[in-house]
Amino acid sequence: MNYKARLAWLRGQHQELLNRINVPVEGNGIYERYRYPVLTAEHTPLEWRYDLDEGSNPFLMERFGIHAVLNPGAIKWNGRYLLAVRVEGADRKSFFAIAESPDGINGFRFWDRPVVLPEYGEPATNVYDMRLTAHEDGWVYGIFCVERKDPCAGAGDFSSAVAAAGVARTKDFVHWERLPDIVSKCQQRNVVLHPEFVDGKYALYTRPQDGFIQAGNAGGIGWALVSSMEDAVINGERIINHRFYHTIKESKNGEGPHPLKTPQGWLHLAHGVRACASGLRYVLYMYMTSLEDPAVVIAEPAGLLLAPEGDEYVGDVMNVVFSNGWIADEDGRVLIYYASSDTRIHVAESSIDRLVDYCLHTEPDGMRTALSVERLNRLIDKNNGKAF
Ligand code: M1P
Repeated sequence: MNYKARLAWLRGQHQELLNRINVPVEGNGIYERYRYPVLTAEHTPLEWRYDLDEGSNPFLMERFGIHAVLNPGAIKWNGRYLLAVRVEGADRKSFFAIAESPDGINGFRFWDRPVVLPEYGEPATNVYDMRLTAHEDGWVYGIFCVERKDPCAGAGDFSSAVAAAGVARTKDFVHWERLPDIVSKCQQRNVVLHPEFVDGKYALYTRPQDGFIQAGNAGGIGWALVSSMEDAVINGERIINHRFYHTIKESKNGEGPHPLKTPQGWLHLAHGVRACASGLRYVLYMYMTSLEDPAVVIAEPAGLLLAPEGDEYVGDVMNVVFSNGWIADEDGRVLIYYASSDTRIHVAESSIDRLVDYCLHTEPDGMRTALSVERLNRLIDKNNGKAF
């Protein structure tokens, strides 16, 4: 194809993808997945990937490869559905970019430019997985993982890294004020800001870990109160949702987006990780905490809410679903954004009522097989006694 024909073809393909209408797929009653990913690497603007000057790029080849889009923070902002997407380049570096849709499902478009995030301290090698929280103090905070090479790594060790929680805040998603990284005794990923003050302080969900990959002795989702987000220091963190032997969260357990407030309690979405022959398996699960004390768990259905299905299994890091963004509409609709296999972004739709019902009326894990059978028999007995 000559340059002009190829450019027309590229633009045509891109428009067709951007204009594709999504369709819900009937599912388990708890939520409906949508058939197509809402964002893929191919959704990123052609102006980001190609030099569109025939003189300097006669073959119209990609000059800035984009490999994946994943793990978006999410927020409804002035009636618009915004995702703070982790965009991963062919060079393995991630950055953030805002994508916007009129209805939260269709027509996601990236804004013209990626987020320019000011540096703090030692410049980060990588940043990813931003959680967005519109806090009652009036700012929208983005908390994200900041990754730097481990200064103690031995010669020849090119993979040891140190993960910390970076903080930035904005009022328009274009201009970001970078605040100091959160100070913590151990490494942190998956740190999430609660939207309300608790006892006059900012409340954080944490995920302490002994090393960059391994949780080690660290127990799961933590909770810490800090006086300020301008120099947040985690002291006295305590685990509120533990990792547990032979569950979906035995290896790692991390908070997803910030919890949603309902009359019955705070709804939480989290990811659990277990090890298996094919590596680590990441799934989503839910729990609820009390309105009086968001650190007290009041319900947790057994097992997983959402696991990879079909094409979702395949990608850069197989057997992974991960979510750090969801949006509750005024009418109670809930849009759960999740990435599959660290490659693309999907949406599943539910409602506050359905998710509360799921959490409060689905029995918890008995933690051993005999109790699972008892739980199943209770359901069968109930169904057998029912007049259809
Ligand atoms: O590759 C799966 C996920 O691994 C990490 O998650 P966690 O911090 O829970 O271990 C992150 O790198 C995440 O971005 C990624 O999706």
